[in-house]
Amino acid sequence: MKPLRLSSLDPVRMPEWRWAPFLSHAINALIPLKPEPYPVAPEFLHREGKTGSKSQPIKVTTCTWACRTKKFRQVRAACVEAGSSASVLNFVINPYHTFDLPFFGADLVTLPAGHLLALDLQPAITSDERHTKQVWERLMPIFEQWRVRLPEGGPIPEEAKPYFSPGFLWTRLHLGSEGNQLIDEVIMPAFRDYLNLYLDLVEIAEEVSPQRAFKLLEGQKRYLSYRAKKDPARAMLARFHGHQWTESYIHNVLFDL
Ligand code: DBV
Repeated sequence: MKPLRLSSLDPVRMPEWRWAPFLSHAINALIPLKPEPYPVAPEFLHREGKTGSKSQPIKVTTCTWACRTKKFRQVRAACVEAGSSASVLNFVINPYHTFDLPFFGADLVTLPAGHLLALDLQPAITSDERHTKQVWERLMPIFEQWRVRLPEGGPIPEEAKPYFSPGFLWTRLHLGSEGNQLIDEVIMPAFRDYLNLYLDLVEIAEEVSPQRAFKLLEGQKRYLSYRAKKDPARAMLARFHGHQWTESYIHNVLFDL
């Protein structure tokens, strides 16, 4: 059988996928940066599985879109569509460690219990003004503008805090028309604003010294190994696609530095 997707840049086609407009927006916003394919093994470009019960199975599709550019080591989207069971877009931009830039992170998750939505520009190194000041100064007004329109997402683990910015937008919404309206009227424009700001910061970023780059690399490694270790999607992905595939996906694709 011919593989369904040959390149990490091929369009993700999953009918009914809740988050398609968000990925489309991000891909369009990246076009001026001349994205090139990022190497992703075929078994991770497109994977099908099953969930639900024997009598009422639900088809699951997981796809990966990814690219790299002059300043981005890896941009990748993990896309999961499982009908009423789950619909997910986890999107991370990994800059090269030779630039003093945070990560762009979005976690847009729909489960039977509701939507879990997270957006942030996450620092690679903490307690370092040179790394965070110009980002947070510009991020906070955007965060304040949108967060007043959303319910609080609730507490996050203490150990996770170094990896977040004070502009971490985090909410839980009910399924149904009210949640959908907030996704259209708040989450979508917030996603655009966070991404616009990020791409502005990227445009003006210049290469740092080798000593600084080394510090950034250490920070990026710490961040990505934390994310790989604590990936909240691990149990879900293992249920859909098996334990071995999931571990390999997490370590070799999603958080691969
Ligand atoms: N999260 C990932 C990847 C996913 C993914 C790679 C491939 O890092 C999905 C998919 N996140 C995902 C799923 C859940 C969450 C939860 C499926 C629900 C897990 C469950 O309830 O079974 C933000 N995401 C979460 C939670 C947080 C985040 C705080 C709740 C964790 C919990 O309740 O234990 N993820 C976190 C974050 C970013 C992020 C801040 C970046 C902005 O990607």
